[in-house]
Amino acid sequence: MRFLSLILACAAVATRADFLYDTFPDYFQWGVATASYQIEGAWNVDGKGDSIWDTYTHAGGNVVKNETGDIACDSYNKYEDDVQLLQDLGVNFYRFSLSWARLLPTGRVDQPNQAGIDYYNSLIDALLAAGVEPMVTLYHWDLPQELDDQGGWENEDMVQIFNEYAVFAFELFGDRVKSWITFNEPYVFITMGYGQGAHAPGLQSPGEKVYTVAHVVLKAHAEAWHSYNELFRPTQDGVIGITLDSEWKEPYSDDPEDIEAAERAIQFCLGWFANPIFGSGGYPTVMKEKILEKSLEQGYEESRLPEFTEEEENRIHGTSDFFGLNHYTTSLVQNADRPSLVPSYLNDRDIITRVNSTWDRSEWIFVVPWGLRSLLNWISDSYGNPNVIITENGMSDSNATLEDAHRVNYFRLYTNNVLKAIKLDGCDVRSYTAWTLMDNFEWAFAYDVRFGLHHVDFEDPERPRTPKASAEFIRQLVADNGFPEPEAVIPEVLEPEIENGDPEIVAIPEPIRAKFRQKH
Ligand code: PNW
Repeated sequence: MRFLSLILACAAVATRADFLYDTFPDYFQWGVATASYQIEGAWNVDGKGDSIWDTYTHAGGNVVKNETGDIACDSYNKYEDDVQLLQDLGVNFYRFSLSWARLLPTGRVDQPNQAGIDYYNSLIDALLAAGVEPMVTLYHWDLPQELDDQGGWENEDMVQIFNEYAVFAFELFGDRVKSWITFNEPYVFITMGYGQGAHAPGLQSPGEKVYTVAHVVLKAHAEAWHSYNELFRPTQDGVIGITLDSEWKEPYSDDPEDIEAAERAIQFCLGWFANPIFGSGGYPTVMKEKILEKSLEQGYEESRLPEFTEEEENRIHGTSDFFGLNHYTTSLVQNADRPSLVPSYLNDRDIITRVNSTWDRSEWIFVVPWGLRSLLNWISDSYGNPNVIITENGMSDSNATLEDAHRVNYFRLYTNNVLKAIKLDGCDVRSYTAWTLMDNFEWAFAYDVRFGLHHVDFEDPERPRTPKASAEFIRQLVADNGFPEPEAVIPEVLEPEIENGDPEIVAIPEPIRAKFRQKH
């Protein structure tokens, strides 16, 4: 019996490890991504307002070595260099985000900042001139500080304030920008910023505010989508959606309780935001049940998870033209009864998260390439095979090497699993975005953790960018649109002995060479 299961396990591993030589569909698009606070710098010039990340980093004690994004990659001044790098990579699109406070220093549309508008116009025009399509994220975490002073994402008014900002951006840039993303990773900025306090604005309310903030963010997303859909789509003809992030959650064992726990873990992360938009509408049933049960045990009179009215649920449902997915890593999930004394989104899940100690790793990223394929299949099965755009995927390191073989390996295997999901499983994946164009301000890890295809020297005021091996890998991957069959390997053939002195047999003719061609 043990022998049999070992054979079966080996067969499964062999399948996962098999490399698929094939190309992506013709329509497949390749891109790289960045975000405003992580690259722009110029935090207080030309009329830009403060964002919560300016406040959070300047407060001290929040980020590694008390670093800030004050200068970062200085892309505010060096965007032309960035465009050149993109052109060299040959990517189809560039995903970047708008600094809300650079455009609207108070966060409100009545006081726009012309220098900010000029900056993004220049960037967009330079991209188009270089043949690179802009893909714009409206919110990649740098909320204008003035809006945070008014309650930030806890404030229900943010639904309309965000909508007005979105409309402002569509009006200004929508003639040239045809791909919009409302929010980047609500799960991360909400749980980190309002749950654990490890991101701006640094609040710690893991049992309550995480849920009420998510409620506001989902409504804000939906209003922006409706605005685009009704007011801009008819003339601008672009697409707009949301980017959600998720690990793949693999059951720790084949115990049905662990299998159910792994499913629950995904529902508490991806499903939290995806079910209202792409699924059956509203929060996942398992979240509603668990959080209500825990809340009552903890002495609350009602669930800590707010409820949508039927009207709100309908208004949110279907508000994404694509499924934007950020994915980095995988974990193992085991069922567990969590002590319910402390209200927390982590305890609400009733799971324990583990990893496999044999997995290759770097910082918080464990290299489990088949996890991405499993996740893409889960999304396809759960939400009716939506069209997925992978808006981030990448690998970190904490040294400044240009020979980043581990990152090349990561990209090679993860993109190959995207290919398998498309070709072998029928998942409708339309594009892939590598995180990130260049080393940049990696949030709480600042400059100690690097994800870039290009190295950036943060000691040098010029912030020079230098391609790493991974940049060359991505360039080739894009040029080939995947992994064509490897070139035939022609074994060395000993020269045949010339007996009769016939010069014709010295050169090996083409058909004989062909006989030696073999597939890898
Ligand atoms: C994403 N985690 O953030 C963001 O969209 C990027 O801005 C960021 O640079 C990139 O991934 C790499 O970290 C995450 O702790 C930050 O699980 C943290 C986590 C996940 C995603």
